[in-house]
Amino acid sequence: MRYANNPILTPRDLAPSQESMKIECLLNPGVFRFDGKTWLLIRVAERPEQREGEISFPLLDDANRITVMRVPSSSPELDLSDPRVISYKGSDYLTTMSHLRLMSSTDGVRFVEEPGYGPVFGSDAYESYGIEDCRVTLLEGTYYLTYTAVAANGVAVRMRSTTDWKRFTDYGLVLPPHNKDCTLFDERIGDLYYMLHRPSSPEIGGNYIWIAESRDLRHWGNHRCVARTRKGMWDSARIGAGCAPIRTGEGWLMIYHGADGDNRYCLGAMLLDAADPSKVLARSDRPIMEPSAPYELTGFFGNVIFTNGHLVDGDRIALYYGASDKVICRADLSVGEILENLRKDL
Ligand code: MAN
Repeated sequence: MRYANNPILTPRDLAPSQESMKIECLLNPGVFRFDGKTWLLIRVAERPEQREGEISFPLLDDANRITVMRVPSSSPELDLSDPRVISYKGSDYLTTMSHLRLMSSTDGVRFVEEPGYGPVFGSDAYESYGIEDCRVTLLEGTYYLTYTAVAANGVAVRMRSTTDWKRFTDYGLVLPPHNKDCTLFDERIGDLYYMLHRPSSPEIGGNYIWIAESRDLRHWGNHRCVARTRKGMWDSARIGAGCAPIRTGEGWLMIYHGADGDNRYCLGAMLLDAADPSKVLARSDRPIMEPSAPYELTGFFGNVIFTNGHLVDGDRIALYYGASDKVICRADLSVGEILENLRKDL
């Protein structure tokens, strides 16, 4: 069920990271409990105020400062057909640059910034186009952040960890390009750590969900493909895991996003085997959520519901999601109901 006062956060609710920038979108938050409160780690996408006759976009320079690239909008070498991407002279850039912002709440719907908890920015050349869509997994007392690091070298997965949300340990790129949608499981299975991730294979293969395992959280191996896209269905073009799968009596419940050839993003569910989560026991035939509310149909990039964060309390999943790549919303789902529907889809 969608929260009646959605969206819960819009670009107007935060100040830009610097005066020369404008917040274009708030989206795809990681979610966690800390200090007795619900916290969101929000993806904030910014760009310079656009001026007549030119297209401008932000990048981090070699000294890690935001610099602005400007291109004449009349240039024949400019392709703006996708609002998220600027193709210019054969290279691709992003129209916006994202960083991550922390907000907390005592009721799960009204969020505020707290002094002392600063923003998280890209930190080097591997993040020069920004950092995005961060999953947060609380594992053995430490919060692990797995996010998309975007740069000219490609789109990769980077990891940081923290216990106080003030000081962070950097693990560097844990998966090279092209890869995103990475989440750690929130407990070990046997003596191994597990992650779900989404490499893209442009020629043979596709945008499928994979699993990997590790003994030390730094080195990941035994990669196996968990699930593929399905021709002719709502998840025909690309799929990617949400956040840490939920342990239930029947196996691991994983919420994932799926998009079709028209870039319509819906959410579905999979049930993974408890002892061997590379095995899919059941998968949604129909989406568990699809764009239908006005804020999900139009925005920065319309027809998108995308999640990478939720909190579970008994049967209730408080799911936070980005709608139309523009605003942040909440919906409450029931673990039991999703499992029941998955049984029908067997
Ligand atoms: C796609 C979309 C964007 C994202 C880029 C880079 O174009 O998912 O939201 O900014 O990839 O990850």
